[in-house]
Amino acid sequence: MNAVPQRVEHQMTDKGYVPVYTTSVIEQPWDQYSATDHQVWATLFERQQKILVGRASDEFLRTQQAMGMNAHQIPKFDDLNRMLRATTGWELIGVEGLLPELTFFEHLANRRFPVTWWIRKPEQLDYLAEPDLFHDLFGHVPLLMNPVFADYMQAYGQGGVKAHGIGPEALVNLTRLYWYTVEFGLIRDTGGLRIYGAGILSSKGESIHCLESDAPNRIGFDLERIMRTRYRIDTYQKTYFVIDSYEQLMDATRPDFTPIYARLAAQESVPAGTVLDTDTVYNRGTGEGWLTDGDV
Ligand code: HBI
Ligand code: FE
Repeated sequence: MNAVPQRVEHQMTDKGYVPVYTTSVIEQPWDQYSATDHQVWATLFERQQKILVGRASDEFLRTQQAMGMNAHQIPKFDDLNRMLRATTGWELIGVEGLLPELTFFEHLANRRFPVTWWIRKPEQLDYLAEPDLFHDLFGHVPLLMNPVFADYMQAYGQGGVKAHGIGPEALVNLTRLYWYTVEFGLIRDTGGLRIYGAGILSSKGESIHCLESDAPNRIGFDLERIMRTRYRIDTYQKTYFVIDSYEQLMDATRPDFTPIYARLAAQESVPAGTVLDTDTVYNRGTGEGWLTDGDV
């Protein structure tokens, strides 16, 4: 029986009104996982593996394979850490769940990726409001084996620590960047548009919706455009941004963001479903099924 995750408070975060957990780092209690926990992992893993062939980015599939992740059982952080440390210097740490932003940024800035130690219940297979082990391990971890993406994640964390010192608006701008790249990003691969964002990769419905539905916009990556754009936390995204390469992401985070935050403070935020005439448009969405309010 797993220890119940300690919830310290509820907080309005970019994932909505969710519990924020203690910031303590927890050894993965691998021997405590029940047969049901391993079965939930297996079910989700096998289902996503089928859906992601032809949809996930080449690099995601390559790195996931290289890590030897499989449906057989919940991976051991220690096993994955040996590979990660040797490849990009990253390591996974076990946490209770969502961390206060500064704590999260500080981990990323030191190449530590926080992974929730518990996995969802069978009745939560299709949706849960907060990141669990499957979202973090299956969705986020493989690309940390890619040197350029690994550098981007650390640069993002360093930027987050700085933004935290600048103020709440800068944090909102930077959180949008994480949302539209690390969580819900698309990339132009040799075969066409593919998924690299963890929020999509770990979601059955959105893995299909983001590429095959006519409803969402698909727009070329533009750093300031993204940092101005609000997003959804409770439905599929209205807009997906498309990078040409992981290098494009890394290059975008090289400049000092201070003047960017200043420019953004003088501009209106852009609602999630907007298409601007300066956009590189891969697809102008029909907006079918969009909710009118609820952008953050
Ligand atoms: N904490 N454990 C965890 N995982 C996240 O992805 C996470 C977080 N805290 C804050 C957060 N993400 C987002 O607000 C980032 O944009 C900072
Ligand atoms: Fe995530």
